Amino acid sequence: MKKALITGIAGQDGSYLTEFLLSKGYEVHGVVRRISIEDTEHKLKNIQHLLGKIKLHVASLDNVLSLIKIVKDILPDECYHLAASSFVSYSFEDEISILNNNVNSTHYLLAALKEFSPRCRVYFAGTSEMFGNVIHSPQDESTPYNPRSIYGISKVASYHLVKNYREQYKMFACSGILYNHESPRRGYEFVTRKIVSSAVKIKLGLQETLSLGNLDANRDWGYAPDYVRAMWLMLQNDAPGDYVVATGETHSVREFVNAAFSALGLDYQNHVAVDHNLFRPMENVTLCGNPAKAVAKLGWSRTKTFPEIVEEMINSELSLLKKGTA
Ligand code: G4F
Repeated sequence: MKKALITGIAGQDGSYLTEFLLSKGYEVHGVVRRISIEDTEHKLKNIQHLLGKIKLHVASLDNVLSLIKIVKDILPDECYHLAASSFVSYSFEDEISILNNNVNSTHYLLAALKEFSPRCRVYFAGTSEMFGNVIHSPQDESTPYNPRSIYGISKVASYHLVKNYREQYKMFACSGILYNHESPRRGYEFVTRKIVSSAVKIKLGLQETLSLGNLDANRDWGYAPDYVRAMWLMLQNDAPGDYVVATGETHSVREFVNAAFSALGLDYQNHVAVDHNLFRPMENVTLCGNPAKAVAKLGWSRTKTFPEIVEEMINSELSLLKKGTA
């Protein structure tokens, strides 16, 4: 039985990846913070239904000794490093700790694996934010990085650590350069969940208006379960590498808002207000990924279209709110 270690196991991607790996017969281990174990109802809500099937290890990713202990105990065959401070807006507010935490955790994990489980295959969660202020679109694996947020900078630095461990120490280490990927498990701070949650509350008479930033910002939005499958495929390949995972099409925030409100029989123009305080600095470029390498080398493809993702998120939010669990 293969053993997988996941950091960020309780997040959107970690939870879908855990379900996917369990379905493949893996023994799944996850790293969580002490506070998560003490408040499983809230902090581990995405993996509540999996708690009897996985093993959780309490550690802080900024403590290399605790990571070494976990790696030595498990000796994983595969490690998926998903944990990071991942909300771009926060990274403008808390530069120093976000940069330190995101880079150091990647470095500590790579160093621990190199010493104690060197044949472990490693996946690192990179992001389209690494491309930042791009000069052409779509982007692919050869597009230069030009990050414009501390979050993006932390991911570029971590990407180079991964590449260095692959080339210098011959570790099987891959970076997935993932574009936005959504699902009913997306955190409420991200725009898609914020829109869906508010639209449903407005429909049910629980909220009056929704304040958003730039409605004309464009994103390449995919479906999270498709993206965790790409992570796994990277580690099953003959050789390690880096892959863009994206849909190749973009939609504006306005299109997402319109689709979500329309699905509920509402006109968004009657409910949405633009708040210029929610605009991001330096966000004038279209991030759109070309997944041709992942399609050709991994046989990856997506299963859901943009309207299908919006529909699934709306239906899920409606049933959560009606059950009183949102
Ligand atoms: O949903 P978002 O906050 O996601 P963002 O910043 O694109 O980042 C996500 O995707 C990245 C690429 O995969 C990841 F690296 C990152 O960790 C995260 O998963 O914002 C999407 C767009 C932005 O253009 C933002 O300016 O929505 C725009 N937006 C407009 N109004 C808003 C709002 N975003 C948020 N969060 N809240 C708003 O009110």
